Amino acid sequence: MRILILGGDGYLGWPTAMYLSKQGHAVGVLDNFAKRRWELELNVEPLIPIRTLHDRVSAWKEVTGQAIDSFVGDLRNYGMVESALVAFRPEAIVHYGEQPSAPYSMIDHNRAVFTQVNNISGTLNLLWAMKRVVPRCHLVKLGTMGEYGTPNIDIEEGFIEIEHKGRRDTLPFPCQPGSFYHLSKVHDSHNIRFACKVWKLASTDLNQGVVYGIDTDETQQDERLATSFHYDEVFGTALNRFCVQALIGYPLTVYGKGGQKRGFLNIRDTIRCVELAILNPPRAGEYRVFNQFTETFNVLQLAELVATQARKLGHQVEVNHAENPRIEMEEHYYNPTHTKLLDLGLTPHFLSDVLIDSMINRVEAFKHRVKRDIILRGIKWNAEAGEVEKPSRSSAGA
Ligand code: USQ
Repeated sequence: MRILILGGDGYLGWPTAMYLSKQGHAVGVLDNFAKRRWELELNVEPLIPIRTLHDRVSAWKEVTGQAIDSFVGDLRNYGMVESALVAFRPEAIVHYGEQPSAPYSMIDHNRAVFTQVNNISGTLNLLWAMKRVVPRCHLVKLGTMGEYGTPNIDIEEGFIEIEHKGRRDTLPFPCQPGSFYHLSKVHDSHNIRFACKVWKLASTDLNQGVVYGIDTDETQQDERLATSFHYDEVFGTALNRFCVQALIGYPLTVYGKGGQKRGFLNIRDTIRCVELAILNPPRAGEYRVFNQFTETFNVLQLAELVATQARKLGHQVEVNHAENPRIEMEEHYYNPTHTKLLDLGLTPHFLSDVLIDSMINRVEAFKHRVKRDIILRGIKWNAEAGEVEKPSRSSAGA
């Protein structure tokens, strides 16, 4: 199948591209390198050095003999999106090409507006271009479990059957997201659902939990194929951060009580879920939602798991309850349904002691690159004017 990966230079995009190429698909990657620019802007970088996209594509060709097509362009430019679709003619598009960080979207007014304009207009351009150029193509869109928030009832996969005043209907599950970033994904979901309805596009919205992990079978084939791994407050996710903190003796940064429960999944399962969605496409006009995670933990449980393993490896580890910079529930009910990907054949890689050990050991060689001052930098959800750190004077994305 011809598969175009948007955001193909990113943490998940690049490993997905390699994996699908290895399965024999014709893969193209498109990226505008915005993530690399935001990293420069905030003075953060992936812990393990990564090559340029072009170098990685060449290395992949050298190692496997498989070609990956690459396109450079910004999804906010409609003409670019349309020409990329005309040039590549994808049968499936995997869309990771968005600003992915909740803290980034909460730094200040500029970043909030940027995140929503970037994510929503990029996806809207894509929908229009698909309608015009490849209306039969399947859009696999990366959404987030954070679209639902943490309601006091079970979360369904996208839709809920409701009885109201004696009448019944199946409606989109209520969304109560917790950041301007998560809100951008909600807005995307509405736009995609509408496009499927009116133009008969087909889409799978993958409401993904928090991803952890560094390697996949493909990144391990050659050091030049590594993907970006972040541990800083803005782009690092909980478990990845805790592994690096444990390694360098930084008290693990559990925000508040640590009872915040989330769905988690291994990076290898992200890729497999995307593949399963592609191999089992929706029909024309169908918009479906899969909840994409394999197990739930609260943040304190995760920190304790990492601390225990790191201590066994000889590291001195403390778990600290840092002041919570976010506005979120710190103790709550959380029971999301997640059966659709399992029904399609997903065999999860659950979090294990061995995996935590391997993550800590893997980052050890790069310990000297850790910048302690980017682990906590004070981005608050309710900061007073002037209180938030301004990492640069330029506006994001300008
Ligand atoms: N947390 C801590 N300490 C930390 C970092 C995070 O206690 O050092 C807590 C947060 O307060 C939150 C939870 O851990 O309650 C998850 O935070 P996170 O930074 O690991 O993940 P989040 O901001 O929710 O965003 C990440 C990805 C995003 C994706 C989302 C899936 O960056 O792209 O959409 O996970 S989900 O969380 O299911 O919405």
